[in-house]
Order: sequence, then C-alpha cells, then structure tokens
Amino acid sequence: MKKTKNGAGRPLLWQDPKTGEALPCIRINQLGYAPMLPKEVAVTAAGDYVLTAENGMTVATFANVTPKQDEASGDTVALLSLGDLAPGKYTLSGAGESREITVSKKPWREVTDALIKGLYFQRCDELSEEHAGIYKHPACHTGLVEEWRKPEPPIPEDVKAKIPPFFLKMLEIPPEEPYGEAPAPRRIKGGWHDAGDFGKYVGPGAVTVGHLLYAWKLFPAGCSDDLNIPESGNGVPDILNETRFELDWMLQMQRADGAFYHKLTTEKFADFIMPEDDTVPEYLSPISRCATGDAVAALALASRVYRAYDEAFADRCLASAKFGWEWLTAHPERRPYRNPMGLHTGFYGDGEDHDERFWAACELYATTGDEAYREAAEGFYREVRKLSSFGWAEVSGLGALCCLFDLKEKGGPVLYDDLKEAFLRRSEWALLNVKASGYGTAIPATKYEWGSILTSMSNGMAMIMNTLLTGREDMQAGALAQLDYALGRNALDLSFITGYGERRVMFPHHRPSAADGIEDPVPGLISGGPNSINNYPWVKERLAGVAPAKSFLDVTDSADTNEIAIYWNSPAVFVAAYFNSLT
Ligand code: 9MR
Ligand code: 9MR
Ligand code: ZN
Repeated sequence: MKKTKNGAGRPLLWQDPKTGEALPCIRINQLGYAPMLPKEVAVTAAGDYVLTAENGMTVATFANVTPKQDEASGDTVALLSLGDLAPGKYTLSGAGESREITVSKKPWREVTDALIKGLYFQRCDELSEEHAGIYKHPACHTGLVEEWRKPEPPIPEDVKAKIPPFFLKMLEIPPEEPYGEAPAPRRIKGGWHDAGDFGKYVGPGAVTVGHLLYAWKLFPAGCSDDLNIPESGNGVPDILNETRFELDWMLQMQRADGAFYHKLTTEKFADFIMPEDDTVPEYLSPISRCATGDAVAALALASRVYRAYDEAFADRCLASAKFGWEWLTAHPERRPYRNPMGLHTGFYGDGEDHDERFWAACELYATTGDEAYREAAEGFYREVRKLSSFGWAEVSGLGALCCLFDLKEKGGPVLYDDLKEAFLRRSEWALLNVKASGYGTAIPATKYEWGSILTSMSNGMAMIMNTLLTGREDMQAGALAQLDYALGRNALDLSFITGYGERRVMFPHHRPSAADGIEDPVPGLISGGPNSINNYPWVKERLAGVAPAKSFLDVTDSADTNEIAIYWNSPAVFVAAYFNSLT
C-alpha cells in the first residue's frame, strides 16, 4: 500500500495558540469579488487601512478601524466594505500588512463548475484520464450485492453494561424487517461515494439531488455546460447529466415493495485505499422511511426536470416515486432507521420523518397536480418547523423550495401564503446570525458542529430564497458572506474548497485524496469545517482551548472537522451558482 498523506506533521498555525504564530490580519475572498456586488473584507487589527489601485492611486481609506470582539472565533474583527470597484487588482494595506484583492467580472465561475465536477469525482465508476486527468481510477465496487440479513445476536450482559443509555434505547427499536424472500445477488451500478468514505446512502444522495436540481431550475445561467464529464455535449446541461448519475443509481435502490434501502455499503469503513482496491462485499442495508421519503421527493422532482430531455426516464422516475409514496402511506408510523448490529458504516439516524414526507408530497403534487398529494403536503406541513433547513436530516427547506418557486400561487393559502410568511420569518434568523458574527458567518457561535459548512450554506440558500421573494439587498449580502466565508474570509484565513484559493485545505478526510500519491487533493470538494462539539477525543485534546470557529485541523484523520461530503458540495453549488448567475 502507498503511504498516505495526512498533514499531521504540519505546523499548527491556527490550531495551537501556544506556537504564537500569527495569521495575517486581512482576510479576503481569495478568488476575489465582482464589480456590482458587495465586497467585504475582514481585518483583525485596529488602525488605518488604505486601498490602492494597481497604478498606486488611493481608491478608498478606512480611518481608525476598530475591530470588535467576535464570540465564535475569539478574534477582534471589523468588516470593511470596499465599495464600487472596476475589475482589476487592488492592494489593501494596514496594520503593517498588505494583501492583494482581485475584482473581476466572473470571479466564481470556475469554482462553481469545480463544485459540480467534484460530484463527478465522487462517482462510483471508472474515472477516465480524459475526464479526470491525474485523478483517474479504474472501476470500483463492481461486485454483486445482497441484502444484509444477518440475525442480530443477543448482547451479552457485560457488554450491555458498557453501552451508553442513549444507544441502548436505540437498540430497543429493531431494524426494519426484510420483505419476502431475499432477492438474488445482483449488481447495482453507479451512484456517488458519499463523502470521504465509499458508502452510498439514499437520503443524503436525494438531498444532494434536490440542491442541484433547484440550483439548475433557479439559476440555469449560473451553471455552465462545459464540465468535461462523459456525457458532455449530449444536449443535456451537464449539471443535469451529473445529477442523473445519482438518480440512475437511486432507482436501483428501491425494494420490491416500493420502500428504499437506506444505504449500500461494505460492512466497515475501508482503510485509506483507492476505491478500486476496496473489494470486500457491499450490502443493501434495511430500508428506512426517511430514505424512502427523500427518494420519492427527488425522483418526483426529477420527473419534472428531465421530461424535456428524456420522457421515458421522466416516466420511470415518476412511477418509482409514486410506488415509494404508496409504501409510505401504507406505513404511516414514525420509525427511525437503525443500523443492524455488525453493519458499521454511516448511520444517518433521523428520528423525524414528517419533513421527508412533506417534501415528497410537495414534489408529487407539483409534478402531478393530484389533490391527494396536496392534502398530504398540507397535513405534514403542520408538523414541520425548520423551513430554512436543507440538510440530510432536516429537509423541510427543500419542500419550501418546491412550494415557493414551483407551485407558487397554486400552493394556495397553506402551501403558498402561509408557508411564504413562515419561511420569510425563519430566514430572518439566518441574517441575524450573519449580523452577530464578526466575519459575517451564518453559524451561531454555539453551533460549530460536524459539517458546520452545511449551516453556513443552508442559511445562504435561505437568504437567497428570501432575496428572490423580496428583492432585499441585505439578504443577498448575507448570502454572499457565506461564499466569502467558504473562500477564505474566516478565522482560519483558509479556503475550504480543495484546489481553490491561495491558502486552502490540503488534507481532507477523503480516501482517494489520501491514497492516490498525488500532492494536491481531488479538486472542487468542500470541507465540513470547524467543529467544536462532536469531536474525536484526540481532536478535542489537540484543540483544547481553541475557539469554535478555529476548531479545525487540516489533517486527513480528522473526519470530524475535515471530511468532505456530496451534500456539502451541493448547497455550495446552489449559493455559488446564484452569484455566478448575477455576474
Ligand atoms: O472514514 C470514516 C468517515 O467517512 C466517517 O464520516 C467517520 C464517522 O462515521 O468515520 C470514519 O471512519 C473512522 C471510524 O469511524 C473509526 N476508525 C477510523 C476510521 C477512519 O478515520
Ligand atoms: O454529516 C454527518 C454529520 O452530521 C454527523 O454529525 C456525522 C457523525 O455521525 O456523520 C456525518 O456523516 C458522515 C456519514 O456518517 C458517513 N459518511 C461521511 C459523512 C460525513 O462526515
Ligand atoms: Zn465505488
């Protein structure tokens, strides 16, 4: 086995306050800014700042800047608004430092493309040299798969005594029962590897599909059709080509009775090897209600989007979605997924499924106009709260996207009028977080948890939706601040997107990036970012005393801070594609 890269030996710049190494005090969007949009730069030191153009002329001055304490980072921070600037290179100087800032017409075009192409690199398939360049690899996970049907052995009493009460409680709910005779071993092709691991999970995949399809529906001009993927040039926009790769897989993940398997993974997480070397068997896990709701929603949405390109595919998606919905209505009780004992890959446990059912009903109604779906959507709407959440666990925001931008007035008093008001109220909270943060980051100081980038990007999505509904510029600026955050305007002076930015993540928790022997990680993948809540013990120890927004290790082993995931890329695509469409 090749020696893997892990970054563990790197100097602990921001990680260890004891080294005393100071970060530069000017923090910028490292890819630059667009002429017509807000240009905010963060500075952490007090003093006078001057912005000069390339010819040395002073363009703006900022006298007596007094940074304020920022709770999340522990830094003192001030945001400087650079104002209207023509494309060009500028230098901001102050506090004994200076930093070059670029203004250009399309600063985020390349990174938007890269974030979509990042999903191509996650394909469970051969990546050819033509499309993947040095990141090519042979086909992977090509074996036959069977359902996981191993009986659960009783837990010995002495082991039970050591299991935390929370997990014990979970073990009381048995995994969902299998259906009928075990199907013959078969090949399930394609799908995206979820994250740094090679698992393929239906719920997270469907959520990713949702983000991407809405990004395309709302901002087609923001997504380029030139991604150099195998389907490029086939007359279908590349973002739809890429998304279909996951949908084709998802269709194979439906059980004979209509429910969807929760996931397709090996028994344990693989070592840090290339995907083609991960040759142990994969299993179809038990089904789950959340996964079924998510898949129904994504497939119903897909049947609308792809109809113009491929009728037969659209029909298949809709038939599968309806069949899945029938299963759900026949199984109305809430029952969270549980990993069967012995299957140790990602859990994606989610105790609530009304939000998944809500999203599914909305999409089915939007696609078919059938009143039964509207009634169901209205019913589940009464139980959903988080209309600005778009993550793997809480998908109500995706239902809101459907209602606000596809159904619109057809949604009527509940799914449009009431929902719109509730959504607008909820999205204020996103902006409040931006205002409360020194760097303008939409993550509350107490909420830097595993995958905190999702909070920032979800709030970015909510603020964009608000802007589309109200035209509010403060909301738009709040959303742009999330792109700035991801691209370096943050407490770490770090771009979280591999391959982009002068100072960027180099050692993501991503098996191919660690095992391929290539110095640069696979490009276009976004890191989960700082986490100060659910850390690995060794990370907790290493980050003791470090502020939440700095609780980050650019070290391969730190899945808790530096893993990548498809459903973190996709909300970033949504945000980046929006701003890209404005430039
Ligand atoms: O690599 C795994 C990553 O993809 C998961 O998100 C993470 C949490 O479920 O687990 C990682 O796998 C680790 C495992 O949980 C414990 N042994 C070390 C594995 C690699 O870091
Ligand atoms: O994104 C998930 C995060 O919200 C959880 O806190 C974390 C630990 O359970 O798991 C994350 O999901 C991982 C999944 O379990 C396995 N594949 C990698 C995912 C990203 O880290
Ligand atoms: Zn694979």
